[in-house]
Amino acid sequence: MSEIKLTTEFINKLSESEKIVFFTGAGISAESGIPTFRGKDGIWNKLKPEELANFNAFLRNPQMVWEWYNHRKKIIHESKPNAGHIAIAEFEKYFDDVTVVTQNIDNLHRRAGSNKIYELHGNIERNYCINCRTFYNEELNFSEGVPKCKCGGLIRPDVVWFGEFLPADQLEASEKAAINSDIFFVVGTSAVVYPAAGLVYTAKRAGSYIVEVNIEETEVSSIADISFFGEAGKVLPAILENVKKLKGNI
Ligand code: BV8
Ligand code: ZN
Repeated sequence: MSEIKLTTEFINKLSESEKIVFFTGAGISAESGIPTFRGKDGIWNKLKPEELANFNAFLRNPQMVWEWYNHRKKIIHESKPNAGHIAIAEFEKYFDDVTVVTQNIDNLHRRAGSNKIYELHGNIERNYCINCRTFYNEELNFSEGVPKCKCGGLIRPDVVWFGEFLPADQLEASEKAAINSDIFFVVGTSAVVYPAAGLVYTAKRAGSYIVEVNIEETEVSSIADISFFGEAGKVLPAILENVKKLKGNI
């Protein structure tokens, strides 16, 4: 990726803005070694989302669905936040209000030190009983097969499956953050899964400045005010360097 060139318009926007939102997808965790969904070695190339990431599939074959989430959890535990996640956390030093709205269930924004995070699709570190909704966030024991709740109910990962509603509190807070944002970064997402992708249009309609960071064009490239086509782990630290110059190295 050639030298990151910021336009004067974007530099002015950075210097006059306070409220920043980072809307992220699997692409920001790619450089941490976590496969994306639709990329060339994406998860969905081998497995169909409707076969695994939905409630009926879980009821039909909870063992298989748990094998898949434990496989992903292992990869996530062996990975660490990359320069993209860390740059986003550092933005908090230079702007009053920095919000992360993520579709990722991998907890890497939290591990990178971001403080205000809305998880639209849940978090793989949390689990709950499908009967009584008791939460089990400690390591689950699979020695007797699929883990059961004390009430006998099946325990599932606290992630949002296709056909399931998003957590209302996270979605509402994300919509508010999008509407109030001065700059809305769209990082590493193909923006095809709804209602999450709708937030980009919500921010645009509210007059927010849309900055896309992706290795390739996406569904929202046409409405972005500026697009940086490169790896998030290189583009975001480069933008942060410019912010440091602008705001004087605090
Ligand atoms: C619902 C958690 C109400 C689980 C996930 C409107 C229109 C059409 C369809 C629908 C609609 N409304 C609802 C639907 C149905 C469905 C949907 O959107 N389907 C899509 C496929 C068309 N939505 C739902 O079912 C939602 N629920 O609507 O409930 C309802 C209720 C009853 C009946 C009807 C409606 C729930 C959706 C949530 C599903 N759960 N995840 C899990 O992870 O296991 S979605 C999951 O896939 C992720 O969370 C994420 O959202 C999505 C993957 O997208 P990305 O993260 O963007 O990843 P992807 O691989 O696609 O792209 C990566 C990008 O990064 C690429 O652009 C690539 O170029 C880029 N990249 C790669 N490397 C880098 C990079 N960029 C920068 N740097 C790099 N290094
Ligand atoms: Zn229970």
